[in-house]
Amino acid sequence: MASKPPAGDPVQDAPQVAPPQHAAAGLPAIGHTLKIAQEQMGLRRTARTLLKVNQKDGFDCPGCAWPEGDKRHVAEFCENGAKAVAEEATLRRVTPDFFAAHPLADLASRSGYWLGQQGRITQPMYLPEGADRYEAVTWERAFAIIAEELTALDSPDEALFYTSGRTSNEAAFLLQLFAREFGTNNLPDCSNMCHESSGSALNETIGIGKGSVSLEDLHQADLIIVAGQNPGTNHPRMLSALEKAKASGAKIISVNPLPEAGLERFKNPQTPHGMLKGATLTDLFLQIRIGGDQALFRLLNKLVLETPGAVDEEFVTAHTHGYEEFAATARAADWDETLAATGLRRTEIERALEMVLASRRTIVCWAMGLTQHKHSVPTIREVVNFLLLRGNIGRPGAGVCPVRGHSNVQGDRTMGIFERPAPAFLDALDKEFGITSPRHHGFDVVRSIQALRDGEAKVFFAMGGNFVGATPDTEVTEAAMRRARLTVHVSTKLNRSHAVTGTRALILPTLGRTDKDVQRGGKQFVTVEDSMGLVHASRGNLPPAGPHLLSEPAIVARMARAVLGSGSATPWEEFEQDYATIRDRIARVVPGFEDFNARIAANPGGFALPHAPRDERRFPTATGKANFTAAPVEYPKVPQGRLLLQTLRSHDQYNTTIYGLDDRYRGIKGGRRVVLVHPDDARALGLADGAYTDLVSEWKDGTERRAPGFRVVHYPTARGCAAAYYPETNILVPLESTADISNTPASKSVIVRLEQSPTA
Ligand SMILES: Nc1nc2c(c(=O)[nH]1)N[C@H]1C(S)=C(S)[C@@H](COP(=O)(O)OP(=O)(O)OC[C@H]3O[C@@H](n4cnc5c(=O)[nH]c(N)nc54)[C@H](O)[C@@H]3O)O[C@H]1N2
Ligand SMILES: Nc1nc2c(c(=O)[nH]1)N[C@H]1C(S)=C(S)[C@@H](COP(=O)(O)OP(=O)(O)OC[C@H]3O[C@@H](n4cnc5c(=O)[nH]c(N)nc54)[C@H](O)[C@@H]3O)O[C@H]1N2
Ligand SMILES: [Mo]
Repeated sequence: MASKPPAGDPVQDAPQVAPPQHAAAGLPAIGHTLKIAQEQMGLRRTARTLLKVNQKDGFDCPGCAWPEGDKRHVAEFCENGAKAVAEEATLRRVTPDFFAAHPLADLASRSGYWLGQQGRITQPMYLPEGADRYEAVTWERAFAIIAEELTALDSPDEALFYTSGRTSNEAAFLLQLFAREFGTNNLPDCSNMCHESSGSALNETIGIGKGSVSLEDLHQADLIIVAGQNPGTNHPRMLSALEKAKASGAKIISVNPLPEAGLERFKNPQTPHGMLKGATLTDLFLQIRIGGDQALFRLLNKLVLETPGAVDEEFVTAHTHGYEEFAATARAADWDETLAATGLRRTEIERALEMVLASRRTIVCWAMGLTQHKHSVPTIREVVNFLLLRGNIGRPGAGVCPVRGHSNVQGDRTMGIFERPAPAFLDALDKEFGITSPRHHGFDVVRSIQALRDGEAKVFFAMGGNFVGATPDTEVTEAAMRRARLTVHVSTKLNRSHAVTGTRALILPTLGRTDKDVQRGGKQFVTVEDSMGLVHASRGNLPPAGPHLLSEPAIVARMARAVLGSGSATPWEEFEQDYATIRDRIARVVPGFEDFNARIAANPGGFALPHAPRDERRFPTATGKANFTAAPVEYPKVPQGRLLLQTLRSHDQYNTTIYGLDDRYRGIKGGRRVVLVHPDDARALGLADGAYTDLVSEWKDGTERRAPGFRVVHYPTARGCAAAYYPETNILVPLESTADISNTPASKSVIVRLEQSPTA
């Protein structure tokens, strides 16, 4: 049984398909950017805003977390950064009249694209118990409602405080302080769905959960391996760094089930030559099967071990632990198993080995293609083994480079947004504020959904993001959210989460990165940390979307006063008026932020946080050394007649925010309900290009999860694999299908059956 896609709103999903492209950026990118920006902002505001992106006196791009570098172009933006800015700086408004005209049931029937297109939210809105639509509410009343529900809980652990990664350091620090003063470590964040596997793997092996390279290192590398990442769409500014590395002689290996345009060729919009001709980036493309990376790196490690003189024995002896056990396991790696797991040819792996051995300085970059599988943590540990073997950590041009997503997701974690905080962090926090933080761990994203589902959690508060849109198992998650007594969203724009509410609900509109933030203490700025551990300031320059908006720090501070009342000795009011007073506290609590205010003033371009492995080849792990690890090789086993589905991003989206219905580099236009399948697999399943199919996910709980009405696109992906966009496919990802250790939803390895629609 198959059916057509749900008819929600006037947005037509009718995909048109052309052959995929082989180059990214270039002139079409600029044209496309200006079109989307002008539609949202008009001409003058477009110019005024885009010129301020990532400048030293401007705001941090709300797009990705890629660093800026020191010499900035006049227009230090990329196509997708500009789209993120236009989405936020739009002139469209969602006012109380809008909510009066659109009852909750209507909002719930709309697509995410339609919701986002309505514009910026201008006033706090309240959905009373039993009401059919949101109504305007004062800020005082909104905070009183939150206080009522939070103080009525049997335990502080019945409250959940979610953070998405656009939140500034200052707001994040206040939110975790409030949660802990209130009495819980329930601080799930988007990182739980994103790079948690990287953090888990790196913390254990090198002693710090962050990448060890700077932009300069990338420029100096001999070999850069980009595995499980699509920078042409998701980190376009990274292509400039890869181009520069290539110009100085670096080689690039791409490991991906899909041939991604940005990795093939890059037409740099910042240079006339690049614009016309472009640079070829990838030297060797390893078209791997989904989930085959651990096996690939394991075999490379075996081959390095077997090559005389290839191991950096001095480094291994001086700085590492666990080598013998690891080496014994790696030597047992098996060619046949590796070829089966990866789908690669022997000659391809041998070619990769030559490049690995020829390189003195190697960097491995990765993103969601490595982090969202059951065996992601051992996979990333194998990458660390690979780098340790040849001493590729803690010297120029070498290291680990997990490429982060949200622009401040790394900073939020540094500020203490973590359900499993280190005891030393809590000790410092308690000492500074005279509080007693709970020591037991809180809930991550998946556990939070389970807690809502099971009635263990009753209040859900989100600092940004789109929780029900971004999380797995949509039907389960939405039912869980509806069981809450109160749901609160601090948001800039409408999304699905505002339509799936608890008994009561609040929407609290807030300033975005581009908005000017003036408090009683004068004009404020905030700070963020990029993917490479550089901290810098961000200043909005546009008049806010309306007079009623509050900043994120102000919202937390006022909520804290309403909830904690005179029981709190924390100067919340002072924090709201002058964010420098928050930074003074951060300086005393978080290592690496000493003299925070002075250093941010002295370094407009930002300052680097300490990173022991990178700076001094010191590894603050349990053993005091960098740890080799030895885990059995795993890879997804797919039953006959099934495909392994990865859920990924199109070119016209930012996570659950849909900018448009095109995925230009992959040749898809005008629709998102497509599934990319290798032509031979499609033919074996009897699916012609253009046929409509349902995606049915099979999981060991015996429940079938179905996403109806996807157009089949014959596409050159790895055999046995398929790809479709998130968030439409979240419905297929079982809540319990997560990565071992990190508990990240395994949204890149979903076993599916394709059932052709009889009506198509
Ligand atoms: N424009 C734009 N920019 C963004 C975002 C956005 O949505 N839009 N999102 C931001 C966020 S939060 C994040 S986390 C990043 C995400 O950045 P990416 O990780 O690049 O995002 P995905 O689209 O999930 O792409 C995953 C890539 O991994 C590949 N892949 C999938 N499975 C495997 C595998 O098993 N092995 C290997 N080797 N490769 C695999 C896919 O083919 C794809 O190229 O981007 C950030 N930047
Ligand atoms: N199937 C599948 N699921 C995935 C993934 C996948 O690859 N596949 N990727 C996962 C990843 S990597 C991530 S990071 C998560 C993303 O999860 P989230 O971070 O929760 O989702 P976003 O779509 O980025 O959130 C968008 C919303 O944030 C709000 N917003 C935007 N800017 C601001 C701001 O400045 N302040 C505030 N308060 N709100 C703001 C807007 O209301 C907007 O609608 O999704 C995860 N889910
Ligand atoms: Mo992410």
